[in-house]
Formats: sequence, structure tokens, C-alpha cells
Amino acid sequence: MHARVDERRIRPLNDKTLAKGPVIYWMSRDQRIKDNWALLHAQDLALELKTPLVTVFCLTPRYLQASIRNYSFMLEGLKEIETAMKKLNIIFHLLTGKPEENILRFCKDYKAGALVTDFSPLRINRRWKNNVVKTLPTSFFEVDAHNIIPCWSATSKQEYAAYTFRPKVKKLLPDFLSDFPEIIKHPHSMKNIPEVNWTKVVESLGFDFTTGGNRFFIPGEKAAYAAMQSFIEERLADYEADRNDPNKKGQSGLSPYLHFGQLSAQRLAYLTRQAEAPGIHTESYLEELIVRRELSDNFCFYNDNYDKVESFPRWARETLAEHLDDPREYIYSKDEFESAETHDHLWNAAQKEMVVTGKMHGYMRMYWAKKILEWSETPTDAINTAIYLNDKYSLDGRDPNGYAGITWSIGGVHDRAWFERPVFGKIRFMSYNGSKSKFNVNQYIDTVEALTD
Ligand code: FAD
Ligand code: FO1
Repeated sequence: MHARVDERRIRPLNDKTLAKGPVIYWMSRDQRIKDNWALLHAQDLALELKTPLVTVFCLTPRYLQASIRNYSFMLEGLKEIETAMKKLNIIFHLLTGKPEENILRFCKDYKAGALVTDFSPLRINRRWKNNVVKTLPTSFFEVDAHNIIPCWSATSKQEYAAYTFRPKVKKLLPDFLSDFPEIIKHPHSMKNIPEVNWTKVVESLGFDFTTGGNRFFIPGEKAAYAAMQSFIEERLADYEADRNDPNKKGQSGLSPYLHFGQLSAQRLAYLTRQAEAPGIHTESYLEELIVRRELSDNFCFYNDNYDKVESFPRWARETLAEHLDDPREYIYSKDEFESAETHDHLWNAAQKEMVVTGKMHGYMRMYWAKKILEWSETPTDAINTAIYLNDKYSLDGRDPNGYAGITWSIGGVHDRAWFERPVFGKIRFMSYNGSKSKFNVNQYIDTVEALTD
């Protein structure tokens, strides 16, 4: 029996038995070949059944607020996978339209022996799977290929904060933070699946891709791996010192690759732990990469209201309600926020950085979201504006980290109460002067201005 994947990573979604037919890996969140537990499990099943291995990606023309830039980044990555899979005798196929209908028909047309998919806690991905499970005649497995510790193994409930989650992670990390087996060249072939027609795929999205390309991030699994190696070799050793200064390239810049699954967070953590960089920097990086990131999946997995004010802890909902009628010195509409037309040059620069490059500096994201709370009529308006803009413009948007980051900033999720003030109540406050005391605000504003010249 080929069992290269820890069974705690695998969740059977129905009680059907394996059948003699090709094994289908329905790829969605983890868009990579290397270090992908879902693909490894699909290959294990196909080796056991002595049948072909087929990867299918179901492309939806609209995924949350995803814009053309997000899609072109993703499609470039998928094209690279198609080419690389050919060399491994694994078929890559792309279907457009409603994922649940497409994957069901595909499994029936090709008499799939088993269906394997990767894990996402987001509502849209869970709805697709629930619709497939209803009528799928084949055995169906979900594999958490995104988290180092499978989301359902780390803890069986929503964690209150990083300090309650961290000990559970630390206890299980030795079990799961391992190296990976390799995907082997698949020994069983299949001929009757049509090639992907990428021109038609692009047309199905209805975008004009001539403007799409992003000059700041090169898409795809190879570029992701190279970006990881250069961060570990050249910048990890300054991480703790530089990560909160938007004028320094202190962050790794890897979130677009992690979001689209073009890079495995487990591989990144595994190599970070082996790096020579001083412990203060590696520990700080692993805290963000493992505890903070996997806490976001925990939040979205166990809280269905992860993108609504209802997900805020009680103390936060109460304090925000008490200050609902406080006078707001400034009120901006979603459009004014979107076009970076507030009175605050620092906030406008952060918005512009996101719109132009597809990635806002992590420190600025906190300031950016908290000011949206301060300058919106209600917390509900604020969370809707922040999610709309982040999901539309951020390459790493439409991600559990985004919903956790925005609800942390606006609604105290995973945070505690602070001293009370107008509008914010006891929600942690951030100010322009606070930013000025941390970094050279004018330098950041000028740098962003120069991007748009
Ligand atoms: P690095 O500092 O190099 O961190 C490396 C990795 O660790 C990140 O890629 C990410 O996977 C993880 N990480 C770091 N900080 C956090 C954090 N606070 N919470 C969870 N994981 C973290 N992250 C996204 O991936 N997508 C988003 O849409 C997103 N929206 C955010 C919105 C707000 C309002 C806030 C406050 C934070 C948001 N974050 C989001 C979290 C964090 O800001 C980004 O993960 C980080 O800036 C990504 O850049 P990096 O990879 O260079 O970060
Ligand atoms: N997943 C899919 O299975 N099909 C899609 O068409 C698709 C589009 C898409 C666009 C932007 C984006 O940021 C993510 C997208 N995803 C798509 C989902 C992604 O693969 C992840 O599953 C979630 O974003 C994270 O849980």
C-alpha cells in the first residue's frame, strides 16, 4: 500500500469504496506539484489501483472579488503545472464554469476510481464540495495540503487568540513539520482526455488580458521557489528588525505564492528552521508563517461568519455598539476609499501601493483597515469596504489571512480590549503619529508616488 501521507491529513467526504478507474485530483487551493500532500495521496491511490492520475482545475469566471491581475497570476501558474505534469505522465485538464457540475460530469465521463481534493475553509470552496458529495458515485477525499498541521487536527474549535493556539501547534509540530516525498513519474497512462485550449480558457473569463500582467511578482511554482530561496539566504536574517518598516524590504513577499498554493508553507517553514539566520529572526518568521497563518484557517473553518461583524468577540461587538453614535470627524464612501481620496496622505499611499503593486506592506495593512473603521459610518460598512478592496486588489487576497487580518483590525478578533476612545471603543487604535514614530512616513509616501510615475 502506498501510504506516503499521514492519514490525519486525509478526510473521507463520503463512504464510497475505491473503484478501478483513473484517480482525479481536483486541484483548487494548492496549485503546485512539489510538496503537495493532496497530489501525493491521489498518486498513492492511483498506484494502488494501477490506474492513471489526472489533475483537474475547475476555473470559475468570478471568484469573490478577484480581478484580472489575480487571474492572470493564477493562470500563468497553472500553465506551468500543465507542462511539468506532462513530463510526469500526469494529465492536467482545465474545466470552465460551475465547478461542482463540471467535476461531477468529468468523474462520470471518465469513470473515476477516486476523487481527491485539497482543503480550503472558505464558504465558496466548501459549497462546491458539499454539492459534489450529494451525487458523486465515487470515493471522495479531502487532504489539507495548505497547513502544516491539518486544520481539523490542530484543535476542534475556534481558538480565542494566538496564545491559546500556539501551545497546540507547538505540541504537534514535530509530527507534521517534515520533509516531503517526491511525486514519481506515473506508470499508468491515459490518452483520451483533450488538451487544454488556453485561448478559449482566457476568453471564458471575459477579461482583456493585454493589461493584466503584474510587473512586481513573477507567477508560478519555479518563481515561487526561487523567491523563497533568495528570501531565506538574503533577508531572513533581518526579518525581526525590518518587518514592520514599510521603507525596508523586510517582509518575505511570499504571500501571493502561498495564497495560490504555488509554494508550500511547510517547505518554507522546513527550510527556515534549517537556515543559519539567528533564532530571533527565524522564530519571529515561523510565528507569523505557522501560528498566525494557521490561526486564520482555524478562524474561517470554525466560524461561518468570518467575513462579518457577527464573528467579532462579544466585548468588541458591545464596545463598537456603544460608540456607534460617536461623531465621525471624517466619513468616506467605498469609492472615495478606493480612489485613495482621503485627507490622510499615509492612508492614501497604502491604498495606492496595494492598487499598483497588488501587495500592501503588512504594517500598513493594520493602519489601513483601522482607519477604514474610523472613517466609516458603521463597523459593518467598514468591514465590507475593507474586504471589497482587499479581495479586489491584493494578489494574496480572497484568503483566510485577509478575513482574519481585517476582523482583527476592525473587530478585535484574536486581540484583546485596549483603553477606550471615541468610535473605536476598546478596539486597538493606531494613529498617524504612531506610524511617524516607527518609520519615515514621507519616505514611504514618496516611494509609492514614484511607483505611479
Ligand atoms: P511576511 O511578513 O514575510 O510573512 C510570511 C507569511 O506569514 C505570510 O505570507 C503569511 O502567510 C504569514 N503571515 C504573516 N503575517 C500574518 C498575519 N498577520 N496573519 C496571518 N498570516 C500572516 N495576508 C494574506 O495572505 N492575504 C491577505 O489578504 C491579507 N490581508 C490582511 C489584511 C489586514 C487588514 C491585515 C492586518 C493583515 C492581512 N494579511 C493578509 C496578513 C499579513 O499582513 C500578510 O500575510 C503579509 O503582509 C504578507 O506579506 P509577506 O508574505 O511578505 O509577509
Ligand atoms: N479556485 C478554483 O478552484 N477555481 C477558480 O477558478 C479559482 C479562482 C480564483 C481566483 C482568485 C483567487 O485568489 C483564488 C481563486 N481560487 C480558485 C481559489 C483558491 O485556489 C483557493 O481555494 C482560495 O482562494 C483560498 O482558500
